Amino acid sequence: MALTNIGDGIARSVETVTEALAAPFSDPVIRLGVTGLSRAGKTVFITSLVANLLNRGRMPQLLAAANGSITAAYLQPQPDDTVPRFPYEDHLAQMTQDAPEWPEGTRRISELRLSLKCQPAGLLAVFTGPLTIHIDIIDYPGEWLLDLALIGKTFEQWSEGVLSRIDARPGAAEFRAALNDVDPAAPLDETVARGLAASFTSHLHASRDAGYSDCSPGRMLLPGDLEGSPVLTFAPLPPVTKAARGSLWREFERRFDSYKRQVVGPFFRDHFAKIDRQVVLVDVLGAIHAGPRAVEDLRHAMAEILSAFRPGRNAWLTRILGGRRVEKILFAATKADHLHHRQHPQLTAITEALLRDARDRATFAGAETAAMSIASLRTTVEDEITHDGERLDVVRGRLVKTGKVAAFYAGALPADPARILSPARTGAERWLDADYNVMDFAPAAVTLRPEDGPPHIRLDKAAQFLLGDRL
Ligand SMILES: Nc1nc2c(ncn2[C@@H]2O[C@H](COP(=O)(O)OP(=O)(O)OP(=O)(O)O)[C@@H](O)[C@H]2O)c(=O)[nH]1
Ligand SMILES: [Mg+2]
Repeated sequence: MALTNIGDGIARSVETVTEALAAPFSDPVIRLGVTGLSRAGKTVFITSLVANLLNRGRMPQLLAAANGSITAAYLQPQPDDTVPRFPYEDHLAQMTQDAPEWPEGTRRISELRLSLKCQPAGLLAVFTGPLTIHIDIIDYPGEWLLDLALIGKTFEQWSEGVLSRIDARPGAAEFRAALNDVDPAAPLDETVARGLAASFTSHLHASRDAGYSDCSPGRMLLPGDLEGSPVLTFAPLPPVTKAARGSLWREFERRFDSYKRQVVGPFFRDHFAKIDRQVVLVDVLGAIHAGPRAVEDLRHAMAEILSAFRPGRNAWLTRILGGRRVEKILFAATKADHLHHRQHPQLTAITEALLRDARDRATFAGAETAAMSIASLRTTVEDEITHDGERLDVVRGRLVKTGKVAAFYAGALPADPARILSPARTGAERWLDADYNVMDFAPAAVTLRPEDGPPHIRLDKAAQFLLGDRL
């Protein structure tokens, strides 16, 4: 026994030494996590970031691009053979063709590896010579992200949380009615189970369409291969004093656990647990437009999601995360091209305040964080107009619906984020003294010079924060 232990120890230390020796010779990899709910702007962000790293004419704030230290950039075969490749070329073509369009909502996972060849400047260059750095990025349906919030919950806790907040939401009355017709302690009847799951799923769809963020389990909205499987045939149930084996309650509890173990667990383990750098994209303007409830719902959802990255929360998570921590996190309000740049500081301040809870709860100890307002694909130009004798900072863009160019004013965002967050927290139904709008602008038709990526706002600054220190 003692001998085996010694043997083990030797084998392990030899392994460690070889690893340490091999490490400097293998190319460094940065795993960039792009975190964001459905429609937050992940696919557009990834496409534009990659395009602007391949052709760096519009990236002056990315130091390594501006000073010429990135000498080449190219796409490489990705490390995971079983994950589909991110259709970068298709998305870019769609957004930059003669009649540009936005990409469709993402329905499955995909992955891309971008490699940058760098010639470090100054003294360092003497020692290192040219360096190749791989950046791995995955894209996935935002609907699935909310599932990360389920990891730390039991069926009972999840049910209680869901049932306590759904009543004001669309489709909830029908689900409640269906729930009233069943006895959760009664033996499982598969037809009843399917009826409840179907009613809960339509409620999730209706809520999502009404602008609510907090709609999980995500695969009920976008099931992929799992459509109709038992792992998706459950719904939240009120607590019961005694649920016998084989009862509806016990079976739903089992399916919920199975969903966590077989769907959420692997998704987190394969795509999130290994992230080095993270960008959290949030459509703050969209939520403000939808009203105080949507803002509060977004705040709550982001806090729940990001707490999945808190090691020590439960044994399973700790095991998967190991000692690993995200090094840098950027919180970015997307679609900032809806606002004149004079309003960007307000949008950034609201974003920071909105995500403060998420950041604190997740205790990203040691991680460097920043917040900014960005547009991955700028669709507007700035302008000034006079309206009722007042000067207004507006943006001009082509509307998706009519194809016409229009001047647009989103509303005056307050300098104090509390003016947005307080009414949201106290459950106000609408903003008292203001009105906020958003518009669907189509991507602008642009002729790209060969050295330029698509137009953006602060994508170079975002890239500098996320990757700059490693290039
Ligand atoms: N004006 C403007 N609109 C944007 C920008 N980025 C995204 N959008 C809008 O937001 C929508 C959603 O963007 P996507 O990148 O598809 O969002 P996603 O996070 O990938 O969404 P899922 O695939 O559903 O998870 C787009 O169709 C655009 O209408 C931007 O930089 N500017
Ligand atoms: Mg997408």
